[in-house]
Amino acid sequence: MENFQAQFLDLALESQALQFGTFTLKSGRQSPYFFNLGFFNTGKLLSALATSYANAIIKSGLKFDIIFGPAYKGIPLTAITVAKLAELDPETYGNVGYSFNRKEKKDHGEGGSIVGCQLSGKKVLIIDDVMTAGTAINEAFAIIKEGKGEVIGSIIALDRQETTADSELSATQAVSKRYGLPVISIVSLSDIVRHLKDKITPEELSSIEFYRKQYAPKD
Ligand code: OMP
Repeated sequence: MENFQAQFLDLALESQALQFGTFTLKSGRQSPYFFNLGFFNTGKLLSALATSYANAIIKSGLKFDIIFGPAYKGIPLTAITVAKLAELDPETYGNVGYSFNRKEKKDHGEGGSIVGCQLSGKKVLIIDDVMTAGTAINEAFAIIKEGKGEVIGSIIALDRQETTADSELSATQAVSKRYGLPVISIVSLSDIVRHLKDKITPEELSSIEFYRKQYAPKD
């Protein structure tokens, strides 16, 4: 595991972004853990979060013109990540743009539903928080298509590595296959288990292992 991944997981635990208990997911599944990126809510935590996203992007070698963050949660993510990339590697990323959508269209002022860089003719990386079944990310693909941008991949903080209801692949694998594009993440459920197994209770660990087996993708 890379340093930035270990640091990210330690901060997730410390900030209680990563919680253990019983949670109902968007998909309706009952999960023994939940990752709420909204808990990265101070300057210090956001700066560390941006560093994690930026390092994962740099490691991937992906090249793009714009990072698009779907409203609402993707909005601060795109802003902090483009700023951090420009800070870490100004030569490669100094001119990467940021962009997000409005939930409701505006008919005055600058108009339209895209704020920041317009997407037309641009290579776009989608940034989001967590992927479970891939619903949120599919919506982002549709928005970029409408804006005539070209999606080149997607980055998320956590890949929960769960199968979708209609596939034996994980949601990230299914999205990647459907669009023929990479979906990268700062960490995955395997990283959580590997890095935190000595830092969480045996009960928490065994309920996560049980859940993981239940929704594990077929190799
Ligand atoms: P999908 O759209 O099904 O991929 O679920 C991802 C979304 O679910 C995220 O954008 C969150 O809104 C929410 N979520 C989390 O934030 N953290 C989790 O650990 C799990 C979920 C979830 O509901 O699946």
